[in-house]
Amino acid sequence: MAILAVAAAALLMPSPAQAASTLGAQAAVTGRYFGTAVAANKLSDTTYSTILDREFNMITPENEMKWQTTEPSRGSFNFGPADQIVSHANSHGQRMRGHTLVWHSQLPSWVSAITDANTLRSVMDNHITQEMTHFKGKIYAWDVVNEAFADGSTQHRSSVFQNVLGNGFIEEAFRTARSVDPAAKLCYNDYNIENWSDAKTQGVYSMVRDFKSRGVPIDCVGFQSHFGSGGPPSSFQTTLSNFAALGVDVQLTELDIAQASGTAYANTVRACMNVSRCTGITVWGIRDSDSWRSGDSPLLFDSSGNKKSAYNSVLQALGSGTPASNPPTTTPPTTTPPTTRPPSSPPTGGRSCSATYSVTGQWQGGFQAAVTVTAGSSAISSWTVTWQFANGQTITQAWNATITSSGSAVTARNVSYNGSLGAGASTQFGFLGSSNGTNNTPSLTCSAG
Ligand code: 9MR
Repeated sequence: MAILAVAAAALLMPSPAQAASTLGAQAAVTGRYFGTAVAANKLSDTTYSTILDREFNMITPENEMKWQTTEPSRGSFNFGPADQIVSHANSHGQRMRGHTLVWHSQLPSWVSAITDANTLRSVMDNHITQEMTHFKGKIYAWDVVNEAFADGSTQHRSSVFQNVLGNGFIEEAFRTARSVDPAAKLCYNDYNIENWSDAKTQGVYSMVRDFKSRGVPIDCVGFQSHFGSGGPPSSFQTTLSNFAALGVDVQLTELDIAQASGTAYANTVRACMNVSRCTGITVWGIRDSDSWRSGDSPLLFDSSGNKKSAYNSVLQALGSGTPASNPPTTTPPTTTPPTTRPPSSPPTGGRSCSATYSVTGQWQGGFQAAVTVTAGSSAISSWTVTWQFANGQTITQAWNATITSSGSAVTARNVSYNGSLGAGASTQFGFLGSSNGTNNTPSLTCSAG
């Protein structure tokens, strides 16, 4: 009996090394996500959806959010296929990456045929506005602009956007995107930018540095990571940390590796795990048969849905690394603060905020949650969110907020960089918690100062 009790206790308290048994749960231990590309027409395949819902807590629609699908003719929008994926994600606690708003490929011919700059600018801005508005509040990060740089070069590639609007089209797209959904992270996404010394990497790096220095809104860079059989270049981690040092999150957005060697996958995952602003990894498909390059068998599950050996290498590599930091999306004000002395106790009248809570991942014994704090109709300079857990949940690690608990009562306060929010602006904090099964959503109270 005593032996049984000890065995049961050991089962309930896994050691950190074996803390989680799925990719998503293991990534969540350090505050990261593990995602995959999903095709809407495969959701009814139960082998596919079983693996999807067991292993992955972030989803990128493989094709369904691309311009060709979403605005096949001018002003006529079709979000049906993408809605199907978003609704699947919502009902399975998965978050979404939006892919992609402005891209030269999978672009309907009516767009490529535009030659007038004013027309193209308003068509591009309208496309961004309509699509982001439709999915507002449901997207963690958008690939606002995809693959705008030329191979082997520091320059932009030729495209209708580049040729008609000039270099400024990328900046225009990001500014428009921020104005539509200030809570979504805005990413630039590209391939062959993983090797630090490559011209294309340097071109994208210079653009991000320039955007940051001028206050153009950009929050993240997606490294597609479509690798050959050798896996990532040896400089990959250097590249990730150099970009992160500019003040953006970095993410691996479309990972696949020819022949899927375990070593190549582990090296890739480790590069991300060693960079605190590398917030997550997405593989570009579930089974080899789902891959755009299926002849290379580049994924973590074979065509029958069995785990390949690379799966275990990835799971293990996700088990150690620095916790992810997730600084807020909202860009700090760039205006100089007023020199007039504020009243000694500034009036808080009119300042208010609201907060919404969502469980973004769940596994046996634990969960990850995100709270979005939104300022009311006046700007605020601090916020406090309080709630009561009803099912004995406890918080084990938090980011972007200082959290104190007393019994079931939780108080979350802003940290130095995310207390100030403009009217209507949002920021997000998150945490990992333990739970014993029932994990109801608490109701939140937000107060602003
Ligand atoms: O995987 C996608 C495939 O189904 C499409 O036919 C293809 C069309 O260009 O796009 C693939 O996804 C691409 C992604 O959107 C952007 N980076 C390269 C990916 C692989 O081609």
